Amino acid sequence: TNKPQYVAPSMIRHQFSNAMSCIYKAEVPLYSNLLNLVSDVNNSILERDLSLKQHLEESDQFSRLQYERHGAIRLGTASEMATMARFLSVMDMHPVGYYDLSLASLPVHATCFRTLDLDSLNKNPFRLFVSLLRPSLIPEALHSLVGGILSKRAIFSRRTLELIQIAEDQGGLTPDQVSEYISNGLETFKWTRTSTATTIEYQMLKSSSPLLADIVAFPTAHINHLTPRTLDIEAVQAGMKSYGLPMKESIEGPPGGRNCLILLRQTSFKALEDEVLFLGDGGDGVQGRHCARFGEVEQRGAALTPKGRKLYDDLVGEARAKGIGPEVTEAYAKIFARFPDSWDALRKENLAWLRYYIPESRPHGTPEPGADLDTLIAGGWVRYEPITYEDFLPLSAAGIFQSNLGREKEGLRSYEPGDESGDHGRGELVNAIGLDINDEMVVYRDLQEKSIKECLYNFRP
Ligand code: OOG
Ligand code: NI
Repeated sequence: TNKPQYVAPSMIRHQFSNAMSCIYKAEVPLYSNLLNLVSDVNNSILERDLSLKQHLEESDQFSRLQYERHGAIRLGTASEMATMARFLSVMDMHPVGYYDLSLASLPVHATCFRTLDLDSLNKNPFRLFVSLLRPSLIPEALHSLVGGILSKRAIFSRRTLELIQIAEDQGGLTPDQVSEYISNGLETFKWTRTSTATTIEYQMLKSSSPLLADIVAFPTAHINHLTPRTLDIEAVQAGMKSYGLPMKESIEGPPGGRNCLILLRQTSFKALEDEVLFLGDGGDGVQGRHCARFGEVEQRGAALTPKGRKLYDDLVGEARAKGIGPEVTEAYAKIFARFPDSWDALRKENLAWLRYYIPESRPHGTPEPGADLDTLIAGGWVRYEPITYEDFLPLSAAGIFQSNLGREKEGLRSYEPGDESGDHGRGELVNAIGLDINDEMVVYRDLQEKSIKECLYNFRP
């Protein structure tokens, strides 16, 4: 008997994220403009900077550039989250990191579903930021309305549920099953303009929190944004006007103008109003509007070690204490001048996670048997490059949520860097997912250690 041929999970993820991008382009025409702008900027950078192009090609990152993106959805119940985790696991996407958005006055917490290994990331790094409503953070008076609407909806089709089960039982999906998995699965992420709420219910939800209305008043876990990666976010920010994009005022994350890009810089265009139909008495929908879907762009740099991340968070905290945010470009950059800005310093001070590799063009001669890593690097036998940050920044995420939902309730404190270390809520999210949440630092550390081992193995005595 022939062994069935299952499609590689990275290939399913690749097809799925491309299909999702096509749908979103059709649903949100401005997202197409954003993609055009990003690809124009990336192409002009690569034309000018041949060594960057060569480096991306050599380190296997070139092909992933145009497929690089993340998306975000917001779920209503623990059982939706549990099924979503199973759905994403078929594409080798696993929960990494805990983001407690209650610290930014939002009634959700979140994790990022992504693949963990470098080869798979290079095939397609698509990641999904998935947040989950926390009923304990919404007013008592809304509990029965929210619970009532959410208990009636089914965000996964019956066929999708069957296919998840088949994938789990078989240990994979055949090409035909993958086509079905994608076309059925996409329904969960599509926008539906028919609301699950009446106008009055929608207003009640929205006046508590626009985020709550977006989660509860619609029948799917609609994608609320997709985010391509650019090589130059300043150029995208500067070019957006001529592409008809109403962009956010400033770029979130570390300051620009540095040699060594770290973590994640993001900006977005503002959510547009969609026409919706609320439930009416007579069966006909009542026309209305809802604002939630947008597009975003990101520039990714090096993942930081716990020590690097602490320094970063400390500098952010210091800036905020002085009332300085990323929008005050010069003052912000000045504070960050204390963050070392050469790869050599970042390596020596153990601030960034690095991947070590043996270059194709080796120097003449061979190192002493058993030479250590520093010697191998000094002699040119081993090189290193930053490991790309694959995760999110809670402070930026809070800023992205807030700039796209309109004003959230005032009077609550804003997000403080370092808050995410607080553990309350994490256990609740782990229970909902039904799987442990990976610690991002452990994931990066393992990648770095594996690369070192492989290099040293090559020069073993
Ligand atoms: C998710 C916001 C988080 C990011 O890039 O930080 C995010 C949301 O708005 O649902 O995607
Ligand atoms: Ni985003």
